[in-house]
Amino acid sequence: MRIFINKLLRNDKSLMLAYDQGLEHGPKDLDMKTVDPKYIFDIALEGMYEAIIVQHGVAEKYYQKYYKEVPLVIKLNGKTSMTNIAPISRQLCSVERAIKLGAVAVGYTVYTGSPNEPEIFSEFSKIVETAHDYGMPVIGWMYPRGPGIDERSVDVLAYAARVGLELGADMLKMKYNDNPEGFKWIVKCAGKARVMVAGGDRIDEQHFLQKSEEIMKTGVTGMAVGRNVWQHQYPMAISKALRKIVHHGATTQEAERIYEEEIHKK
Ligand code: FBP
Repeated sequence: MRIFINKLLRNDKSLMLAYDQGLEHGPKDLDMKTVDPKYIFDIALEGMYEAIIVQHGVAEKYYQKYYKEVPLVIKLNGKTSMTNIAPISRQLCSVERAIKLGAVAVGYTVYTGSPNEPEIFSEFSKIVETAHDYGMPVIGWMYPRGPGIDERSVDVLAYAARVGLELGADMLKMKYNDNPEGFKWIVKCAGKARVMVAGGDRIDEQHFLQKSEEIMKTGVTGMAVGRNVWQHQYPMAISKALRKIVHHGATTQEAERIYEEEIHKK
């Protein structure tokens, strides 16, 4: 079966911009600038991201012709942070609708270890089947979560990565646990499913770039970041620096130099 994964890659690496936090975390992550999806789409376009990840509602209203150079990934499920239920995030958009909206790939959060695992796995597997019939890659947000689950444990994350591979995901979006050696094993367990690392809470740029360099050395395909880019005062400077690390294997020092040059151009 031919899956068009190349649409998400440049020289076998990938840098994506995630913007579904308005749903997942609420407007507390946003301000007067970042609340406007257009601001984020502009960063994705100018920063030459390999993809922008949004919910279907945002795609429908903001993914205009003008942005077509930025491949679109539609997140098919989602939930707010207000619910107090055992982890589950239901499908809200079909693969067919994502295709109509211009998506080249779809994403879905799989909470391994959740008491709702059976429903989650079954919903995800149907999505994989449908998307693959169209040759469309599927990105699994492989997030271990639930009572008694240690979300940063190497064993738990390696298990989540393996589940992603076994359930047919083509890419796995995972959170980094600050354990470079352990993360290499997690990437191995993912096999041919490519691992993309999420950005996480906003941290200062020096630590973010350092962390990104460390992450890229674990064998991942790239990063799918959100807040550390679009909440930044200089999103283009941080994007260019990050790009150097992800696509050109730059060191933190080299990336910092690019960042400094960019902010002094302003
Ligand atoms: P960030 O880079 O901003 O952390 O975004 C990554 C992401 O996977 C988003 O796509 C999603 O909204 C969020 O993290 C979900 O994380 P959590 O479930 O921990 O709130």
